[in-house]
Amino acid sequence: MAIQTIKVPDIGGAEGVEVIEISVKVGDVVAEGDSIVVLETDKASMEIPADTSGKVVAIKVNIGDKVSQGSLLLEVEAEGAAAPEPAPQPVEPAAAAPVAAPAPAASAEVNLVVPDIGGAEGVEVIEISVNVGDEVAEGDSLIVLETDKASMEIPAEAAGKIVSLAVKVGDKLSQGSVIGVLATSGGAIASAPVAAVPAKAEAAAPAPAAKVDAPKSAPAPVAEVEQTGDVYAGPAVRKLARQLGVDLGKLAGTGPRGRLLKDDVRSYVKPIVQAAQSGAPVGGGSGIPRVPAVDFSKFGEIETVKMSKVKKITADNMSRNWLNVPHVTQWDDADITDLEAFRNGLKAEAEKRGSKLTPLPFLLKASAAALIAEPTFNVSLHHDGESIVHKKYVHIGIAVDTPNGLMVPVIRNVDKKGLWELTDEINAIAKKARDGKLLPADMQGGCFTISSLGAAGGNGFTPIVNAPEVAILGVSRAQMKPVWNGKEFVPRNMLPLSLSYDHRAINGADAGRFFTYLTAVIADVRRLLL
Ligand code: CAO
Repeated sequence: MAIQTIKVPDIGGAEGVEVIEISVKVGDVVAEGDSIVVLETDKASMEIPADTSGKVVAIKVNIGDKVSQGSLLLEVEAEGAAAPEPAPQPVEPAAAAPVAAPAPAASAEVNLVVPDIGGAEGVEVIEISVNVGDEVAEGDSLIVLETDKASMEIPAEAAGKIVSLAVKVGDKLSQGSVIGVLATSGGAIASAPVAAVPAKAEAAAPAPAAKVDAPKSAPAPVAEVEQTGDVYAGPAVRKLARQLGVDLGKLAGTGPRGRLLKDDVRSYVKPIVQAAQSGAPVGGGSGIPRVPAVDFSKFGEIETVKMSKVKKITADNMSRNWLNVPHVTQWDDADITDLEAFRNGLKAEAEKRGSKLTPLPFLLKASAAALIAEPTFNVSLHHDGESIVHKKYVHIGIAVDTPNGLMVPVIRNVDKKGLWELTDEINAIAKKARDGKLLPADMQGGCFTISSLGAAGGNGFTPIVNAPEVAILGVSRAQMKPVWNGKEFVPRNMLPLSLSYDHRAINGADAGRFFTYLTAVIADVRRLLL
């Protein structure tokens, strides 16, 4: 076999840097440039890429090891390499990296498998608590799995030495998945030999170790999921967060590609601790005192009903957006008399097509045109706090009232679609939302949101910006109003609009221009052709 070694390259002179993640496992085929391990200093984490391609035959480091330039990381069998000679490979002097302990006799080796975890499938590995060569006692935690509700430690079913690990952080496991191989002390568990198909372990089902906060990959009906999706953090950061009780889903990472660092956790916790020490009220978030708990049953009969998951996520998102975004709301009425005449003229055609044409697709088209005309509205604030992200696409979310709560699916490339196509998409996505079938991807990537309460009524409201978007349009019920045309009052069908925006990204003058453009397009949809 032509075995090649991969070592730590020049890492800017840093010494004794901790291995926080091993991104490959024995048997994986890596291409040159693929990330193989992640190292973390106290300032940054760095991915070490493979400098050659081939099949991983040995991993020479464990999580927690300290490495420097030249430390041996992996051995790979070069792609397509023949096995020229059986001569023993020269063993690399493993510098700072410990070499895995030789495997004990096969007869004493057993597969470590995931036991009954209550039927959960494809559960993510968020932490590997042991290294190859570790001695474990029965019941010691091997790995930590996390569903969207709880994290659970998987215990060793017997005492012994870890011979190999077959999983890495991020893998998805189910009952029976092989975690690794254990050389048992005393040859216990003879029923689970290494070579056998993984047997269902008899160990008791692990108890959820700790509740975790907001589900990381669950649909976020109001907020952009891009920011609330999978938490990108290594085990050391996760451990610190757990110790401090921090929900990593609420933090923005400042490491490479948004990776969360220990410093991000510390910077999040520091002001809270400082506020507590200074005597400022804490407990309700952002130093705001909590609303006192009240026993309502003292005042009459009550019934307490659990909130749906969607409602809870919406509540979190609303609080977060309300507290983080300095809102301004402006109101205006758009004259939809001509738009309604046009829409009514299309009703028969809509019926023939089997669809219903409401004012909403017109508002989507007009908003898309306004986002293009006033691009200050088609931005997001970068989480580095120093830049603005300008979007070259026009995706618009629509708030949909569903039996489970408020959902905001996103219609893509609204500027490029016609009224019928938008009508069909609104109907399909609103149905999907009401049937509870929206996927996280359906709710991601919005640039702007329309919340239409026109069918429900009202003169106006203050919609909450759906961050990281910077503006939202609230639509209330249209009604005939007397409008002065310079000579006389004439009856016009007026649509009340409420435009809320993030004053960090948008100034009043920008908003004035956006609103003027929007209402002009709505008043005369022929402008969409200009
Ligand atoms: N003024 C007067 N009538 C209006 C109107 C308005 N602004 N907007 C819609 N209507 C009319 C429609 O024309 C339709 O009438 P017809 O049946 O006579 O044609 C009727 O109201 C019902 O419309 P709809 O609600 O079925 O369709 P839509 O395209 O207007 O809205 C959707 C679709 C999915 C946005 C809507 O069903 C919905 O869920 N709205 C709630 C959004 C929400 O809850 N926002 C609040 C978020 S903050 O809590």
